[in-house]
Amino acid sequence: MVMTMRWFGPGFDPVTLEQIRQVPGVTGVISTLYNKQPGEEWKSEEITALKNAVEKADLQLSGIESVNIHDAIKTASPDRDRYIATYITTLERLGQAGIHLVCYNFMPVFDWTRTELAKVRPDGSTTMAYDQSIIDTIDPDNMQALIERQSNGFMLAGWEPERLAKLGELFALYRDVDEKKLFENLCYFLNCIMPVCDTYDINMAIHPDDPAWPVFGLPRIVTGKKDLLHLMEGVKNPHNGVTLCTGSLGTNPKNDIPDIIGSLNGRIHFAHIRNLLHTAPGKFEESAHLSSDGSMDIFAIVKALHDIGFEGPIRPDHGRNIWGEKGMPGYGLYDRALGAAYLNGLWEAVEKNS
Ligand code: DNO
Repeated sequence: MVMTMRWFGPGFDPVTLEQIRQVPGVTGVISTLYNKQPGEEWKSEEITALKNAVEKADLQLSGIESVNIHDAIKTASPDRDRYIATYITTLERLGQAGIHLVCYNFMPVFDWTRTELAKVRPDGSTTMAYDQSIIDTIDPDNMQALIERQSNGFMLAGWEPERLAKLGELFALYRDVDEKKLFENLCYFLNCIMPVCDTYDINMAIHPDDPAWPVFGLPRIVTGKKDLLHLMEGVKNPHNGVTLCTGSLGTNPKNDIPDIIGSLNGRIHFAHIRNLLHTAPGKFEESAHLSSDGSMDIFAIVKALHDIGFEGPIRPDHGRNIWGEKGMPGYGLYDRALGAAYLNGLWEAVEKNS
């Protein structure tokens, strides 16, 4: 495996590449052109500039998270082929720049959803949390404001204000899209892009739905083992793969993550590891990565990845804000650095024991 951290790029991320470089064992970053709207074409110069900046800091650009998918593709609206053509152009340019991993999601309207971005934990750290009973009382129109109010002034991934300003129109687009249609639209998109992925050896790694159940009545199709295997079968090309995100799959305690890892052998292209503490059904908060701080067995997860011979990038996922850091929710430096060190330690132990 290759240990990486997510970096949002200059002007967006207060964490510097120099800081990331000093985290033991971290050799790569996962980044993006953070100002790009879904559907926008990425220019070769912009991709090269990003890559050069990362390499200048003696790190590798290990993948892109995300090249976001336009709602026209997700809903199969009449202009979807135009947006797919643009996506293919972007993939070509990424391939030409030597990038072989693209993480994306196929969640309707909202990307990840939380109800609190700075919940104070007993130790004084702050973290992101979710409570379904709160979501049940919220009008989706108020969701963007709720997130923005708590965002520490940062633009948060997937919560682009320009896109969500037209929420009514977005919901209307999905009115006739049920799970079956959404799945068909995903397979259609993947079948269109597989040739360019074959040419440039680009692994597409779908991010699971977060949380792993329908929110605001919108369909969800990447929630657990059955869905993932269905999608791997739906488009058999090995470039159609998965981002194994423990924090998203783990929102449903019934998801047995080591078992999912075993069943996806060869199709996991990227891993996000984070821990959650479940406090009631449909209610959880993001804990420190350490197994004993949350509800998940992070050792068993790392061991399962090791056992399938996983060689792709791993990144510590959402961390708390600790030691007074006023970081981007989920993406402060310190707790993610502790996470990386812990994951590296687990990997070393598993490796030496095997
Ligand atoms: C949030 C992230 C997501 C993820 C996208 C992938 O912190 O896990 O925004 O990057 O869903 O496209």
